[in-house]
Amino acid sequence: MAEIANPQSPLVPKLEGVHLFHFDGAPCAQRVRFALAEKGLMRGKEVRWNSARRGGLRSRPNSWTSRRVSLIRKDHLTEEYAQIHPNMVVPALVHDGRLYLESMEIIDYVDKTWARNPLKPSDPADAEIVDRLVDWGKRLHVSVRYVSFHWGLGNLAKLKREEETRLSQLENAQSPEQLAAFYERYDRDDIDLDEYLAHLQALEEGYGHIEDLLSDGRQFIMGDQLTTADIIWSIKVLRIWECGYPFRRNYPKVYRWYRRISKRPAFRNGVMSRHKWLSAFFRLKAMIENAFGSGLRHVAAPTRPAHSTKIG
Ligand SMILES: N[C@@H](CCC(=O)N[C@@H](CS)C(=O)NCC(=O)O)C(=O)O
Repeated sequence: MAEIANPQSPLVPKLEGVHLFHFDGAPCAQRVRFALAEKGLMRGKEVRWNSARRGGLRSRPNSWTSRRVSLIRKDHLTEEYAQIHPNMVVPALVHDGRLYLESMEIIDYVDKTWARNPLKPSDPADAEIVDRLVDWGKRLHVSVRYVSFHWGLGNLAKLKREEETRLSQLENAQSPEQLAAFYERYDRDDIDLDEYLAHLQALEEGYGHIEDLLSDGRQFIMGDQLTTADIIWSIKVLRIWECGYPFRRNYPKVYRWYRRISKRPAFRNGVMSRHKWLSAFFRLKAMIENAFGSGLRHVAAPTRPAHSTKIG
């Protein structure tokens, strides 16, 4: 369930309308912003993520208040944020004093609450395929983390010792994210290349399947309606494309579909508006690394990998 009963944060019950705790460059938050924009809910006021000042407590109808939790300044590794999200990740959404966690569940909640522009097919069989594609995308979330940290963020993402300590003290022990355990190995260069490559291959298997679905020339993954499957998979492409992955060479249909999606006003406004400079920085970094032979292009499957898992 997306809604969290009795959130610990005293800020949550004070918030009226829609408030999103997010970071512009975080894929999980990008999905939610993309969906909000598709539903006609636009980015409104920007307030400090933890601000309880009167002027920022209420959002206007059809817009959401942006509470930017910087993953660079490590706002998410604070006790105050742990009271909002016990797994210490973005995004978190508050609607009229109620807290919702988990990006794809937040999107389902938004889709049900604002009925216009539905993001799920009405046909139950199609809806089931979308659910399976979304589940697959969710399982690959950790692979995006491994690949984008190794070939994208590099040392920029490493935590300082005191940040690591704070995270391990504050993170919910049951968190499926297991961020503390990840950083403990990542910060010490304790993850070997084979493990990173296995995550890359898991992603390639997913992209291969989307390539197959798109091979009949359809506009979106499910045909002519944009669904949550397009939302989760397009963001999965964006992050890895920013790391220099050769989509055009390996998955040309996925590449063209992604380019189409990325031209949608909801994608431009919801995902890219304040992410474009960071995105350009990562693209440039990846181009240089690819040119010098150390980039993701050089470990990407040379041709489309064989894939056996079939959904839809
Ligand atoms: N299952 C969660 C995953 C959220 C998640 O992992 N968020 C990432 C950004 S995409 C994060 O906040 N990471 C913090 C970090 O890497 O330190 C969801 O879908 O909402």
